Amino acid sequence: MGQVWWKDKVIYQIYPRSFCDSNGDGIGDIPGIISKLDYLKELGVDLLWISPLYASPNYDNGYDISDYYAIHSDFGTMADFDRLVAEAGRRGIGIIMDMVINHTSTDHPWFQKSMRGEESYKDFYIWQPGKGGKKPNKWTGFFGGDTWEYVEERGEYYLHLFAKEQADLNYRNPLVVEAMEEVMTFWLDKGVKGFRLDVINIIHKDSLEDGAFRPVLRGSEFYLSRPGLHVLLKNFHQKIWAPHEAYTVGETVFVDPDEARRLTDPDRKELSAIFAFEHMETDCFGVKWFPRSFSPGRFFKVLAKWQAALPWNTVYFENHDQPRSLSRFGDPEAYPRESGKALALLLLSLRGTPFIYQGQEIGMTNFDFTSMDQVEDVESRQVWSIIRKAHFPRGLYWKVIRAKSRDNARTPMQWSGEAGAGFTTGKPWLGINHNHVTCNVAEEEGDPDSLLHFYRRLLAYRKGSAPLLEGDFHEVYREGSVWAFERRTEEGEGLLFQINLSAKPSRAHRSGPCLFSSYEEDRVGETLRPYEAALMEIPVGDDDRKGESNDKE
Ligand code: ISL
Ligand code: CA
Repeated sequence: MGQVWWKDKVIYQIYPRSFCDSNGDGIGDIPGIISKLDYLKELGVDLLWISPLYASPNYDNGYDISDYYAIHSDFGTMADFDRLVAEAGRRGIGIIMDMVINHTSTDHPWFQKSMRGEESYKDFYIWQPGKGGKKPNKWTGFFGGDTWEYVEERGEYYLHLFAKEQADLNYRNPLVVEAMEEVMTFWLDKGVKGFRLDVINIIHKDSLEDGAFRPVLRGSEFYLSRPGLHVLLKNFHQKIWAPHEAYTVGETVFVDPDEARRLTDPDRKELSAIFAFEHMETDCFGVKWFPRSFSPGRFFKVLAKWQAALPWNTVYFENHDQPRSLSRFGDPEAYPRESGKALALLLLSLRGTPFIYQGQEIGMTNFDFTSMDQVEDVESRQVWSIIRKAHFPRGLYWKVIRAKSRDNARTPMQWSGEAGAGFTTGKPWLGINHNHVTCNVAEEEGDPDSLLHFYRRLLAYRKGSAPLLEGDFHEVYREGSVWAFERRTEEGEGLLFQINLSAKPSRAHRSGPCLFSSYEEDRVGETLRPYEAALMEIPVGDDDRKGESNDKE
């Protein structure tokens, strides 16, 4: 594989509603993002993935698009967007658009016309007559509950794997494929560098049979990563992405390493990279609503499996759908700084393109909400109503919502300790975490040992580190909460990373001087302290690997 332009890049995800509000309406916007470009430049990130900015009725905060060619008025105008691309470009930062093509909003004119049966739009969506007065099949959706909605006007049901306001498009219809080719070309022509493709591996539906019974996502065997998906991706790659050298990262739900390899193998010409989920599912049984306690060992095992499986992919611990990593894998009460730094060091030492989610770099934690009235997220609300109807013990489920709600990641970015957290001068659309008084950018700017400065130093170091940018991955130790791995180049230049992801002191894999530590130290002792992580140089010629590599499982 020739070197691709994006191989050494670091990506920062912005959830625009919650990043920075420039006009006091309580909603983050594009001028707000522009005002923080210098901050992002200084942090050391290269590309910004921005969650949907398009026109939308916001049932799912923009993941329900009603016009792919328009900027939501909450966020500004197309002129603002063009200015963002230009201003980011001036700083050497590229923009990645979030492309939601599995479904559109039911407000989209395509859906409205489809509903009325207009000739060219009739088959844009997946319409079915009922079965003897009942829904067309027994599929269950991603947000729990139904997947079919009846439309009187058309006398048929349409499929929606997410909220009923998000209708699944019909990718067996070439007109839909063409429409999406046009959409993506439009944005690439504006100068964006690529796409994050929402739930991309479910766009092709093989069949609408009921499928085997399963507790969640019944019917998924007919749409998860089906052969037809690969045909669609190859088409987009050849026609749209390759000519623009676009970076494409697919959000792929329930993929295994084999499927991930098929999707990202450069010779197959499909996607640049994918987001795997398995490491995000190590604190639950299959789905997040069935939680179990976090086990660092399980987490490391899954990470190691995926590190070995692909020569290069993505690395992430957070996004707008996931709880905050510090609350989830670290200890924000007793060891906020050490565990925040340990996770940062882990993220940036692993092999792959790192993604940092807004606020992760200052150690933002889960939302401290106290009642369902403070929760906006459509998924949390839907699950809450299902639970209530099923008479589950409320106290228990409130705990689960608190731990897992997507709103944990969506509270406004904490820029300062003032009221409004420097995010807004008005009333924020979603509550601000009370800890903004101490956990905020301004505070951390002023403290050279803060997590923010640690991220900056690490990102700057990574840019010049051959082992981190090109090295292989080799696990050398995994026991309980301790993990150690090496990254080595073909020339033999290497780094050793080790971590104790728990509050219990544990024996270190190796002691000696280090380049980075989650403590303010320049060496590792015999014992790894609570949440101690370190990156160390491997002396040249010190090769305990005898030339073998565990790159294959
Ligand atoms: O968030 C999830 C579980 O709580 C996931 O199942 C999520 O729904 C799935 O990863 C798909 O996510 C993407 O598509 C959704 C949107 O709501 C998410 O925000 C987006 O990341 C529908 O467009
Ligand atoms: Ca605003």
